[in-house]
Formats: sequence, structure tokens, C-alpha cells
Amino acid sequence: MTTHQCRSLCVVASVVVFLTVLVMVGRGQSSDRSSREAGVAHHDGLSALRHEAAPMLTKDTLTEKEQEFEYIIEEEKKKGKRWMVTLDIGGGEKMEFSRIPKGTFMMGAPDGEKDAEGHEKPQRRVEISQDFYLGKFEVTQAQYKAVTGADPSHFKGGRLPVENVSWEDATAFCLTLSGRTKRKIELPTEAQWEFACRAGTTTPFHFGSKLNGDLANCHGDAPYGTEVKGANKRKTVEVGSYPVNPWGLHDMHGNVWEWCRDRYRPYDKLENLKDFFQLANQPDIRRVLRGGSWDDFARNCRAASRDDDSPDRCYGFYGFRVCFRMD
Ligand SMILES: [Ca+2]
Repeated sequence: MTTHQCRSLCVVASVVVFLTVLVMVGRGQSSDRSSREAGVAHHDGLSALRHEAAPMLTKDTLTEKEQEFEYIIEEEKKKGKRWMVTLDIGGGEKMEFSRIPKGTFMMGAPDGEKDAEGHEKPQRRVEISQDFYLGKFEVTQAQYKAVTGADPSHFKGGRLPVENVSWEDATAFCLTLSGRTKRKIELPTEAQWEFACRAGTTTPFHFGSKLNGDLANCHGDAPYGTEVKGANKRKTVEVGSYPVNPWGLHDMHGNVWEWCRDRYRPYDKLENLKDFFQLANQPDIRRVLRGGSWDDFARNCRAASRDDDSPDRCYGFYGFRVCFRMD
């Protein structure tokens, strides 16, 4: 090797070391910021979207288990679809989904519903034109870690719902899982979420008109539809701790708020919107959250209740579940 080549190699090595140090310093600053902003840890989710978008798998690259899943789905399609499917998401974890049948429902709070807020009205008829599969549970910490390698949650436990995740984090999760499963995994739209939550019911909750913390995880000491106070656990609980709704879904009311895909708008403004993509040009790109949480009064856990936040915000009461379409 010539002296000139040696010098070149040294220069290259120095640059690599310098860049590595820069990256490490960057990461250190990032974690310092997170620890200072306890509870409001910010992620550069847009970068995550770019970097974590895994390439779509081809048939040849499917694992044996993934091929088995494809086979099951094809067979079920021939037989007329089934109600539950289980998806191997890698890392030894699976995810269960319930089939939500297409249909029409009244979205929003009916006139006279106690504590309904203005942006839950006017109630309107909405058609869900295709069946879809929705996560039976909120995404758990074990599942989130299996897909992303990380767990940002405040309350730790593999069967607890992942929280402290932003809309951007949730969307990045969907992209990575889509690449891994060869399915288009998405957050549900707000309409899909409420349709699935109600499951054909028209009461404030799928189990009726009263909630005091006994049938869903919320501030039971601030009950709804009753004066009788119930449990207030002040934390998340394991998914599936409360009864399912008629379509086999757990914790649609309470535990963690669930990010939806939509940009947030009051319903009356959506009514007049001629082109949904106009929203893409709006400076306000807040996203919708649904279902209330362990940190909410029971009234905020109603099927019609809505919340919204910036897509990069995360708290210990923000989580999500995911869906996909068979067709
Ligand atoms: Ca929930």
C-alpha cells in the first residue's frame, strides 16, 4: 500500500469516526430533551416515517408463517370470510383482529345525549362501504416493541397498551407492520372507529347509558348516567380486562385514547367540504383521538366523544389500534 493510499484511508476513517460521534451526540441531546419534557416526549415522527417505511415483501421473501397466514386468508375468502384473524407480526408476537361488517350508522351524538359537546354534532348518516378488520385490542407494549424495537410507555407491562405515542409514531408503526405482513395496515378512520365501537348500538356506550369505571377503565369517581361512583385505577390496565362489545372488541371505551387517521374538523365544516383533499392544504393538521382513557371522566369515554391533538404530541393516555381491509 502506498503512502498516498494510507493517507486516504486515514482521512476516510477520520470522517467516519467524526460522523459517528456527531450521531451519538445527537442522540444524547434527544434523550436529554425527552427526559426534560417528561410526559410530553416528542419524537421526530416525520423522519421516522421516511426511515421506517419497510419495503413491501414479495411472495418469495415471505416467511413460512406469513405464507401460512396468506393461505388461511385465501381459504377464508373462498368460504366467505371469518370473524377473527390472527396476524403474525414478528418477534414472537401475534395480533388479533375482528371483522367489522360493512354497513350504515348514525355517527355523532344524538340530540339530548347528556354532556355531548358541540363538535359531536350534527349527527349524520355514514356508510362504511367495505368490511374491514380492526384490532381486537389496543396495540400492546409487547407488540409495539416487536415491531419498532422500542417502548416509550410510562406504565410498563407487555400486556398493557402502548402509550406516550404520537400520531406520527402510530403511523410509522403501521408502515413498518405493512412491510412485514404484506398487508396495508392503517389507523382506522374516525368513522370506522365509531362504527366499530357502537357495533350496532345507539346508546352512549356499547353496554348502555351508564359508566362508573366498572365496565371500562376511566375516572369511575366521575361517573356518567349514575350517581354511584366506581373504580379509578389512575393507570392503564392490561388489554381485554373489560367485556367485549358485540363485535368482539375490547377497551373501545377508556384505557387509552386511540389515534385515528383523519385530520380533525367539526362535523358541520366537514359537511360543506367538497373535496376531502382540501384538508391537506390546511395549516391545522390536528388529528382525531377517540374513546377516552384511564385519565378521563366517564363522559369522555362515550362512543361519540372526540378529542384532537397535533400529530407529534404524546402522553401517557394516547395509544392506538390498527386495521386492514381484506379486499
Ligand atoms: Ca381505548
